[in-house]
Amino acid sequence: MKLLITGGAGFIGSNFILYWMKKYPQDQIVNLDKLTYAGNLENLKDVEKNPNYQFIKGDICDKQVVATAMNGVDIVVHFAAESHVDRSILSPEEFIKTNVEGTLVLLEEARKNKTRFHHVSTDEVFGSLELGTEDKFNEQTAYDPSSPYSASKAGSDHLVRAYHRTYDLPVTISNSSNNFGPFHFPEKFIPLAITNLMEGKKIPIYGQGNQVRDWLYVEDHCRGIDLIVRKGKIGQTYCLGGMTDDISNLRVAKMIAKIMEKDLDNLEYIKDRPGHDVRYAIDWTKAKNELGYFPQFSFEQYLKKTIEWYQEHEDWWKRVKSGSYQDYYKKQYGDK
Ligand code: NAD
Ligand code: TDX
Repeated sequence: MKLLITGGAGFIGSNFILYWMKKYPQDQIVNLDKLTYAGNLENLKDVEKNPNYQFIKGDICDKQVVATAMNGVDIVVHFAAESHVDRSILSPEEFIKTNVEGTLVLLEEARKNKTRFHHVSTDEVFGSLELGTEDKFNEQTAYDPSSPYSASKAGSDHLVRAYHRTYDLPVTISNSSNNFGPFHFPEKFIPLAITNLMEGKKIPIYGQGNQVRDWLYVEDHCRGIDLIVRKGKIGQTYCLGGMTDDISNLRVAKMIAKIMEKDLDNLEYIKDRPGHDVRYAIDWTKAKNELGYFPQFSFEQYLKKTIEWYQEHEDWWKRVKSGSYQDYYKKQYGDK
């Protein structure tokens, strides 16, 4: 099988390529990535010389590049996106361009040969659940996005579904919760917290830190996508999540500080994110019943493993934290 992975140099895409090439070494992978600030080919050092792996530097909004990349491909697994909520609040345009227009370009090319298309999306399209309730998002939950990022992902989901209904394109969609693990870009909460503590800086907590996220270890997400690609029903959406209990951002920060043997003076409350979703929780019963999906990794255990990964890969995140990342950091957090 030949797969086109878009955004394969990013956090989840690179984990997915490493996962897939280990599990299915006979398959061919084409990785199409623009290498924005979030794309890092260092993540793929282990496979770059593999004859079954090919990298194309290019933009998913570029029709010609997409046509070349999709040539002879059996399935597209579409990760490429602008992915950080706070950046989307500071400047939304690029999110609409890549996440909506880029997805449209890919769908149009896929339509020519009815290429199987898996779209990687997020639970953020569903908006926010109430704190203190047992409610969960599922495949029937109405879309209600809060940020320019989640609105752009919602737009892309709608396009993918429309291409199935209108043109009979063989699509599937996954809406997953917050991932964490190796190669997670240190602008996102968990890797930012870990690397800040390692640099002697504080963990920035938005508002009171009472918001809840459903944390999913990235390898579980890759396994979920693998199941959908192999066994998912065409035209269907699957919700993929990790946690069974609610855990607030503040508790996550305290757990990180404890594991890293830092005291709680290293937490700093700062101004809240505008339109901040307070609670996410995923009901993954459908993926479990139809595909046998089950998150194997517990949050506590894999938070510890993730911290160890960042401790062992200081070179990786120090290189990432320099350069353009610094400009964004100053805009978002000032000189802290
Ligand atoms: P990321 O920001 O780490 O990586 C995105 C990748 O896409 C980068 O390599 C970047 O260079 C590439 N890219 C961006 N614009 C591009 C363009 N125009 N053309 C080609 N490549 C481009 O993102 P991530 O966290 O790995 O997320 C991957 C996907 O999973 C996204 O679609 C995101 O919405 C979705 N998702 C992420 C999470 C999460 O917790 N990170 C959760 C659910 C869903
Ligand atoms: O400095 C911070 N302080 C803080 O309290 C940052 C960066 C975040 N937070 C809070 C905001 C959220 O409640 O932590 C929580 C997690 O924040 P992010 O890591 O920015 O993730 P989130 O906004 O939940 O979105 C992530 O999960 C869903 C990904 O970035 C998305 O791409 C994905 O779709």
